[in-house]
Amino acid sequence: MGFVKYEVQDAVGIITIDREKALNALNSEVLDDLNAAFDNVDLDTVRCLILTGAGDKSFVAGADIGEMSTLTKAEGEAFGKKGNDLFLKIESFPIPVIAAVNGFALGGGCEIAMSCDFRICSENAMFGQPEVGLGITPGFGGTQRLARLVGMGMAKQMIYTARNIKSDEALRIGLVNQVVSSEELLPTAKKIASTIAMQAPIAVRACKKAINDGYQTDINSGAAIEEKLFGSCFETEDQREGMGNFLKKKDDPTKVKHVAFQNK
Ligand code: DAK
Repeated sequence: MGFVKYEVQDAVGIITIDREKALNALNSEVLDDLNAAFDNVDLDTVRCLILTGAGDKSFVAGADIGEMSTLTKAEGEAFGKKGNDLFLKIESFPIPVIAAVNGFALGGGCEIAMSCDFRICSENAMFGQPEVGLGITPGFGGTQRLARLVGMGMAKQMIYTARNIKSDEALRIGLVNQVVSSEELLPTAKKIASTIAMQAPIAVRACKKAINDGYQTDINSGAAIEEKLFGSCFETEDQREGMGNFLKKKDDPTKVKHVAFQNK
C-alpha cells in the first residue's frame, strides 16, 4: 500500500493517506490502497479507526485533477464509482471511523471526511466543494452528504459558489464537531477513539448501524430498526456483565472491561 499507511495502537487503527507531495489528492492508486487498508482492518481487535492525511498542510486536496482531466465519460463514471464504493464502505464500516482533518479538505477530500462518522479538525483546516469551478459536479457523494450534514440551504450555497470555508465556520455549521491546534489533532482524535474503544463493541456497532440505517428512512421504520439492534445486544457477555455489575452495585458499569466480539 504505497500511498496509505496503517498502524494500530491498542484497539485504535490509524489510516493515513500518504501522498503529501500532491497534498494527498485522491488518484486511482490512492483509492485502491485505501480500499485495501479498510479490507485489512482486523475487526477482532480494532474497535475504532482514525482517518487522516500525511503532513500538516492537507488532509486531502480533492480527487486528482491531473488524472481526471483526460477521462472520457465512461472513465469518469468508472472513477466516480470507485470513489463512491469506497466512501460507502467507510460510511457503513462496522466500527466507527473518525476523520482527523489536518488542513485542506476540498472536493473529494471534503467528501471522504463526510463519509466518516464524524469530523474533528485542526485550526488551519479548510473545507469546500470547488467542483463547479472545474466544470463538474461533486462526484463522491458531496451533493448528498453535505446537505444531510449542514442542511440544504447551506450545502447549496457552498456547492453553487464553490466557496471554501475555514475551520471556525465548519464548526459553526456543524460540519465538524471540534477544532483543535495542529499539534493537538491526532492526540485528540486518539483520545476520542480510545473512549469509544472502551465501550461494549457490539453495542457501539449496533448504534452505528441503527443511526445510519434509521437516517435513510421514516421514524416508524427507524424505530423498528432500533428495536432489532437493541435486541441483538442481549445475551452478549458485555450486556450480562455490564448490567450484572450495576445490579450488584459492585462496580461502575462504565468501567467494565468489555470483551465481547461475538455476534459481530
Ligand atoms: N489534484 C492533483 N494535484 C493536486 C491537487 C489535486 N486536487 N491539489 C494539489 N495538487 C498538487 C499541486 O498540483 C502541486 O503539485 P506540484 O505542482 O508541486 O507537482 C502540489 O499538490 C501542491 O499544490 P499547490 O502548489 O497548488 O499548493 P498551494 O498551497 O499553492 O495551494 C490548494 C493549495 C489546495 C489551494 C491548491 O493546490 C488547490 O486549489 N488544489 C486543488 C483543490 C481542488 O480544486 N480540489 C477539488 C478537486 S475536484 C467525480 C469524481 C470525483 C470528483 C468529482 C467527480 N466523478 C467521476 C463524477 C471529485 C472532484 C474533486 O475533488
